[in-house]
Amino acid sequence: SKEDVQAFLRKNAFVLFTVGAVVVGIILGFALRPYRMSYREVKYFSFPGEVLMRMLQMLVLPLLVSSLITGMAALDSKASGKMGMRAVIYYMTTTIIAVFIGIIIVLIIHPGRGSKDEFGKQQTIEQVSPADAFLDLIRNMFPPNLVQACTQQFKTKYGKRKVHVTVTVNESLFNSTNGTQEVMEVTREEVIPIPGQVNGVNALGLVVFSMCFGLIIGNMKEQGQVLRDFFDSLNEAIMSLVAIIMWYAPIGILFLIAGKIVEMDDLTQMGGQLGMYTITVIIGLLIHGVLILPTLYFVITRQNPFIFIAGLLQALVTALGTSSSSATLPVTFKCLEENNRIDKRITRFVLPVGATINMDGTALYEALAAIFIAQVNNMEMNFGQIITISITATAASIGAAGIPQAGLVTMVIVLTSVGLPTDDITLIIAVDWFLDRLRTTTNVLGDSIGAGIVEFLSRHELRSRDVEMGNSVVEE
Ligand code: DAS
Repeated sequence: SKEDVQAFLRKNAFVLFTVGAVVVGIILGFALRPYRMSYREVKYFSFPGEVLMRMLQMLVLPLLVSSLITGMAALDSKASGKMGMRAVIYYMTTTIIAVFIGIIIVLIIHPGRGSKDEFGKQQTIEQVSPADAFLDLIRNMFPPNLVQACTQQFKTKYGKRKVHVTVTVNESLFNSTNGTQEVMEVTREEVIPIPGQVNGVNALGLVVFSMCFGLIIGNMKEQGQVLRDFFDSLNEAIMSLVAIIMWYAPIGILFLIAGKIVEMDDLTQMGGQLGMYTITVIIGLLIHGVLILPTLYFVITRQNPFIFIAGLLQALVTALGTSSSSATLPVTFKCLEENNRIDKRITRFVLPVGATINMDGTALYEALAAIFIAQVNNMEMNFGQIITISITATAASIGAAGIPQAGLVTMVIVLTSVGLPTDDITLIIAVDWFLDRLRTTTNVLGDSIGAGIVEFLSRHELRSRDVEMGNSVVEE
């Protein structure tokens, strides 16, 4: 009928606009490059994109907390325990697969080939053991101050020519004390394409708190009803806000991408090792995102993974535009619930956790980049060191916040664990803004496919809970 056609168009208008925005953004960016805009002009030009980032980030905190609390409260503890186990097994398996792909592909392609010996500078570095990395992860799960965990800032300064960049992460894996710590200081000539002032939250700590809190109020009788209703209603309200922001998203994405292309370094510098490195990362991410994850989805659910992925298109494009999985989270929710019809009890529970700890793209990238830096320094990694890299890369991906270029910062821990020079992070900074977008897209894809798989595996629990609650049960 006419309404159906209209509904269809409206649904696909989003996707069309968003994909169109990327294409127009790329064209516009390259068209404007010859004009060599000043730093300030670029900032003005990309302003609509900055506004989108801020709008999405504005929603992350209430969305994360309300969705997790209602998600957990809607399940009985046995069911949520089972689903939680499934989600964790999925996260761990796919992250480890990603790390292995990264390692194998970088060993085969060997993008760091051809370094002169002069590169092999020795540095004394304080080594971080995998145990330290693990303990730091646990520390961050329990923020001593909840209010502070909501307001921690991820500060970066950007600039041109000979700048000193200080990157501060809230979820530092590197801190021995609690709270914010400086992790990386870099002095570099030329433009440093690190995005500025991103509001961060200690998502890991909030996830742990919200899950426990949701579980508790879910098990409370009458007394818990007020809280359950409150968070339910908060969650609905935030999701309605997301729906409005989604109409603005294509414009924001267009300018985010065009602005980035306008200000990026000359592509001519991309030759040699750095170019090979970029290609290697892209191949690794493609193998994981286009081959491994869809295959896994198909093997488990027996459904067409590419139809599932088509429903996610807008979230994937938003990830590409924002390079932040947490900023993309609101859109991921919309896509999974509305296009792919994933049960809200699953998305509310699985997505916020996934966006915080499950980062396949980041894990793959961290392991790959560490070995690349070893290759550039003509250092052979032995088997034990490669195992150390895979463990610390996994930890670093879990600890990385879902914000732009967080993975670059947590890489410090991977490098120090095997005695590689942390200064050499500067070698890959020039291409990181680009690779960050691709690995963020992979991260969001991994979270979404995880939601699909966990829903499929949990269908019996969901059904029996429906029967118990007297909900209408949809037949398969
Ligand atoms: N960009 C981050 C993300 O949001 C992670 C990273 O920097 O690797 O997924």
